[in-house]
Amino acid sequence: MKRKLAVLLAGTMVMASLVGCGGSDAASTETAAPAEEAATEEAPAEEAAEEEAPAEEAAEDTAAASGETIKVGFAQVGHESDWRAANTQNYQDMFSEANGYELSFVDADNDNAVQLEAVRTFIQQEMDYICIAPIETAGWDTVLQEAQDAGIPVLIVDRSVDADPSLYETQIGCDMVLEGETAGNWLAEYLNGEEAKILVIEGTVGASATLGRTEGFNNIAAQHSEWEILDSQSGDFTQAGGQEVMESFIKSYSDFNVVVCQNDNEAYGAMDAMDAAGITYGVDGDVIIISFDATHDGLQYTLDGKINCNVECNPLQAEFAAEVIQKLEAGETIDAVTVVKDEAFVAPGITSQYAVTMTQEVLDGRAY
Ligand code: GYE
Repeated sequence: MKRKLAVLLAGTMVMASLVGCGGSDAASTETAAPAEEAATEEAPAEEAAEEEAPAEEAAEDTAAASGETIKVGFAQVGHESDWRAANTQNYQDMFSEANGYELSFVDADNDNAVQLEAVRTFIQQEMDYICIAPIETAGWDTVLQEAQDAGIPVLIVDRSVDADPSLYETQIGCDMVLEGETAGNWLAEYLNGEEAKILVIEGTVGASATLGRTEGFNNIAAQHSEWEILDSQSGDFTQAGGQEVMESFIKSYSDFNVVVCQNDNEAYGAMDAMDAAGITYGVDGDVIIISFDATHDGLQYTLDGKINCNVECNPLQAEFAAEVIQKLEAGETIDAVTVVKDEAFVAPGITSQYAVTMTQEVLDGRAY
């Protein structure tokens, strides 16, 4: 009952968010007009939006009403994954001209120096707000201080930083440690005391998504003396990276039964490497695959039984950033941290207290 409710709520939230989403694969140029229409015409979505995302409403009441455009600079990580593409699209839809914003978007291509430079340019351009999805947690104090000195509020989005929290307004994102723990808890439940020889394909080095998922999974692994983590290497959150790391794991280790991929794209690469080596995986194979993100394609593999467990990370976060900006515009207080909720999904035939069993219906509801 409890989980059903959570699933329903999550579904509602996703629906509300998807209203603003023109399609995850679409390039960044789509206009927001259809999203606007959807937001005002679709009754259930609108109801949900009222509950979960007052931002949409507020955008109409303040920015649009006063006719002022709010200038937002967004220093995005890059375009390394399907998750990222959905996240970018979501920001471009939400921070549209029709919603009263002028969005300056920079894709930092996973390069810290480029990302820092983008933020400095936003400061020079006198943006009203700056959103940063930090590639790495480290190295932000100086530029955040510069933004603060210039009087520009900064929102840290998606990933977190290890800078002094007084240097930015808020942090919005998923709980990465919890995601790692969910993966670990699910594995413990599934193996039920059986031995595990585990290989981990981590995300980008120094990213909070990597650090958190690793920490969370290790928290659970530490409770299982029958588990051994054989190796843990970065695949940089890309398909090519996942494939490369898996190929080298296959050369070094002949005996393993679990591969943890810290995002879906890495899992696709790892599956290609295992296919090429004749190693079977998934519910009918020799190797258990755990993935993170639960994007549409990742969930298709989960429904097909190739990925055993897929821990969601919701990329549709722009509405929360817009809500914060609208509250700041109105002089209201904001939360220091917004945790975007996720759940986990498992292949058909698996039942879990930690995850929802995949169905075609769940897949059909996943637009990114
Ligand atoms: O899991 C991965 C992306 O920061 C949560 O970054 C995000 C991660 C996501 O490249 O696919």
